[in-house]
Amino acid sequence: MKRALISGITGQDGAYLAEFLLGKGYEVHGIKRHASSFNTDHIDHLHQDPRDSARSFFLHYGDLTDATNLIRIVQQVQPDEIYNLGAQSHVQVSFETPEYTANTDAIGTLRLLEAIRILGLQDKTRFYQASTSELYGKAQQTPQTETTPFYPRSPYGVAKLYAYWITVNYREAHGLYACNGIMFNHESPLRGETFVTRKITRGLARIHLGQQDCLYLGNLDARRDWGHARDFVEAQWLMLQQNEPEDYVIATGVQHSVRDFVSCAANEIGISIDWVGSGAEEHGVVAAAPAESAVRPGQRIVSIDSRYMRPAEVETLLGDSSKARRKLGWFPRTDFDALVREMMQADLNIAQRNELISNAGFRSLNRNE
Ligand code: NDP
Ligand code: GDR
Repeated sequence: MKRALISGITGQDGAYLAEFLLGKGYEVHGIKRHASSFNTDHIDHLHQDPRDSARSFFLHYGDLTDATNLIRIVQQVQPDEIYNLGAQSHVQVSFETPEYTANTDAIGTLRLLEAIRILGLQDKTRFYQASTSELYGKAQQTPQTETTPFYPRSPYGVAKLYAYWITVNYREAHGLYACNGIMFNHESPLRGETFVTRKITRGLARIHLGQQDCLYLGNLDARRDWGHARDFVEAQWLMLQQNEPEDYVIATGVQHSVRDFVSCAANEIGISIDWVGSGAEEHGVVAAAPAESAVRPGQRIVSIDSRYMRPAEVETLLGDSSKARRKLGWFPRTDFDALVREMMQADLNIAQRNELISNAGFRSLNRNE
């Protein structure tokens, strides 16, 4: 039985990857941070009784900012594969917390690589680094491939640039089997609520049911190559199953704007939107809505809020994953429309459940209420 260690197991990718690896018969170990409240919602369904001697899913308290604890966990687990998914992963937040972002995302990666080296596990443990299309930032070429020059535009992107190169360096200098997956945006119903796709599907579901009036967004013109997290974690695993360690771009090769995402998600619940005005005055107005919806034609349901504009923006990203398709046999199974549909339906279910709860006289489960 192979043993995997996942940092960031409580996040979106961590949850999908843990489920995927358990399905492949792995023993899965995850590093979770201590929090004052429960923070394991995404992986609670994988929990196994700690008294069960045959269990295959384990959680360890840890933090990428604490080297001693990482060494101890790696020593105890003796993993065949480490997936370093843990990160302060929010680009806008990284402008507010640049030092913490560097400590976790850049030096945290070094700490894990050093743990492998200090423990003499170079020949046993394979390493996956969650690299990102944010490395391309102000993209120097379109579409972006493994050879496109990097030009990060945020403290997050710069921290991930260090992590990318230190992974390459440990491969070249110490012979580690270490790979970077240069992943373009991937989403799902488990996406954090403050990333734009989830903010849109959650917001529209709540507006549809009369729980919220308007969705406030930043740059509607930003263009991204959006895929499904379930498809992307498979590529993470495939990278560690090859004869030679290499870096791969993982992307769908199809690009949409934030505005397109809003229109498509609204269509899923029968609402069509007219875009009116331009620049900071642009807004989305309901053109048509089904009778059961709380919104009415003419109602403004999307507005711009400058608080969501970034000090330096990444305007457009589009990936070319030909290498992964050729060498790993990987391809995305979920297209844009199916992704939006799945996310919209999931958030509609949550909003409907909250409506039932509040209609029954209880406080709804929405965290920001
Ligand atoms: P999430 O933000 O959903 O998850 C991040 C995880 O990292 C969470 O489990 C979080 O824990 C954990 N974490 C944060 N800080 C620390 C720390 N100091 N020590 C240990 N763990 C920490 O991200 P995703 O699942 O979306 O992404 C996974 C990885 O892939 C990240 O590294 C991200 O930067 C990268 N990436 C993501 C892409 C995407 O589109 N999703 C694209 C390209 C790269 P907690 O739950 O306690 O907050
Ligand atoms: P990104 O994702 O920055 O690409 O990083 P995010 O969903 O945060 O933003 C995508 C684009 O949408 C624009 N935008 C908004 N973004 C947010 N969060 N909130 C808004 O209200 C809003 N309005 C417009 C942004 O300006 C941006 O252009 C994600 C993360 O998962 C990273 O960890 C990962 O490395 C990259 O994807 C690839």
